[in-house]
Amino acid sequence: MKRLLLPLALAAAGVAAADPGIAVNQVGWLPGAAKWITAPPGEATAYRVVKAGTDVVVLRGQLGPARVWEPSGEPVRLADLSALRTPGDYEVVIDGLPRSPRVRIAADAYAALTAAALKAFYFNRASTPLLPEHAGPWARAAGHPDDRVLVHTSAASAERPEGTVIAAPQGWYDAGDYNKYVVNSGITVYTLLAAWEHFPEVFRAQRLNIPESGNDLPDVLDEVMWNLSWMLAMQDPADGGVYHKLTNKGFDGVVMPADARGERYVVQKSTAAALDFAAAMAHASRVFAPFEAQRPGLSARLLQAARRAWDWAQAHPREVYRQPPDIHTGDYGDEQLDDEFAWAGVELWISTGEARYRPDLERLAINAPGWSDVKGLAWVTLGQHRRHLSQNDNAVVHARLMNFAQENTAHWQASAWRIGARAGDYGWGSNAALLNRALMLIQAYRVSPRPEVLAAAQGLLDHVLGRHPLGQSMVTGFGSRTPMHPHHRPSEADDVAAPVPGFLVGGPNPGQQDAQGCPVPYASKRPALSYLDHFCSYASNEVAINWNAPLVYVAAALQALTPKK
Ligand code: G3I
Ligand code: 9MR
Repeated sequence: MKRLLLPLALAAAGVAAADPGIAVNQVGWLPGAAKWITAPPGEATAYRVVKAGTDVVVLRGQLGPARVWEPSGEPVRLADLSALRTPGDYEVVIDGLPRSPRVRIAADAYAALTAAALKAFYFNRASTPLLPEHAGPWARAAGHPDDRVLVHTSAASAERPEGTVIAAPQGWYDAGDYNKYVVNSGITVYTLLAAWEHFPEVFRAQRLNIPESGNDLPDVLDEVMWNLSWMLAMQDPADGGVYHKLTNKGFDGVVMPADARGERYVVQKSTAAALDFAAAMAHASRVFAPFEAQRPGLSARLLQAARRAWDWAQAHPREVYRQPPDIHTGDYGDEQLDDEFAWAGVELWISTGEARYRPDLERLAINAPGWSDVKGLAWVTLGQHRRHLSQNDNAVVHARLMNFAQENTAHWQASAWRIGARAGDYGWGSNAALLNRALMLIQAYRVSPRPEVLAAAQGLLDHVLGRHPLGQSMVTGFGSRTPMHPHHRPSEADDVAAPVPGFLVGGPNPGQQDAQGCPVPYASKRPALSYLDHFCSYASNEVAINWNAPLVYVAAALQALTPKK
């Protein structure tokens, strides 16, 4: 994205209007989906749905009463288009308002979205050129070979004193920056592999057009292997401990990867990194077990790496990451480690059957996961394996998931937007918080398929696809209005007008931690409106691997689970 001249830049920065008119999911719905739309208050009380670009009416109905939605502080009226199930392109018409963006109903509504959200990981690969035949206009030279990485003072050990050179190539850049963080990689890899494990039919025939396409593994597994290979190199072979991150001392400038040439370091081993690593590896060892013929020994190697990291964490239970004074990149610091112990314990217990890893399930709460709170992932795995658990454990898993679903479905039902966002979801990375909430609802649905639970999950996906008070889809390249200026260095530094596609941006964040450095103001201070489609906005418009992973998961899940007729 070339820098624009200032007045143009302000217009192009697209400070989102707080009045979206009729708001819809701009990507589409499967035929059997719950299909809610919203409209601002006004004279007309009726709506009609027409075939796109015509006046041919296919559905008529009445809008609900205007009600204020807490996160935006604005009144809104609801309509339910669920009765419309015939595939096609439509628009919603309400007298006195502009027509809605196009509404698409299709049996494969999320196939392209799932593929693009996964391909985004390829676009964020470190240590490799992206060739035109795979990357199209976003082709670029290789950056960050990471074949000569220095052991930082904070990570020095007897076998690897400060300044020792190690190699830890590959992996994905974390986000809009070019560093690689183990904590954030753990949840990301897990979520992607869970999507494959739970909904293989969505991925099996997928051709992402990545360099490995057509080899002996499904593309999703090839893509995840790119990061697993890097993660394995982050484990110290001497003691099984795991470096917290591989990083520059400070963030790179706004340059293409090939032009970023700062020294790279592995920094401090941490308990959180060891446990997230152990959990992700133990899970991956199960996922790769059926591929023994294609990758002999891989599954066993992953499990062995997991065990060693776990043992290190037992011996170092409170190595909280403390950012060294000369390191200024993301910290992913976390003081609360009970959830990491529980998640890693569950993964190792399920993979090995050894009771010594089993956490106390009775005392483990449930919530939507995030990088710093991963206990929800333990419940995802327990739900998947509930049939092999004891009757008592199975009952606990069932009760937890049903509780989560009941509470969240009630909240969804009561919401003026039919969107079950909670106040705490609006922080840094809110779009992913919503999708992780949907991911947990989907676990409940897989155990007990009640339509309202899937509908509540759909509402959360709708929100990031444009059924939102800002009327903008939050995924680059998807929707009628999409983010054009994500805080993503390659998208900003290249010569292509459109950002790299398939990335979920962070989303509304009332913290507005970047506001001082932004040349244009946020649309509003309200939680759901605190968003700025400008490169300056790393707190609301960055991309990140742990945010794209639940987009892949939820899009694949709704593609697989929603009735297609
Ligand atoms: O934990 C507190 C919570 O108790 C409190 O109620 C809440 C109120 O705002 O804040 C919570 O802390 C937040 C923390 O994330 C935990 O989620 C902080 O305010 C918030 O500033 C912090 O943001 C993190 C951000 O880095 C800054 O450290 C994001 O979660 C995290 O996703 C983001 O990650 C960055 C990497 O550091 C670098 N790479 C890009 C990536 C994405 O922006
Ligand atoms: O660009 C950085 C982004 O990738 C990180 O997520 C973010 C987290 O702290 O920080 C961004 O860098 C900003 C720095 O923190 C403060 N000065 C402005 C930088 C962005 O231009």
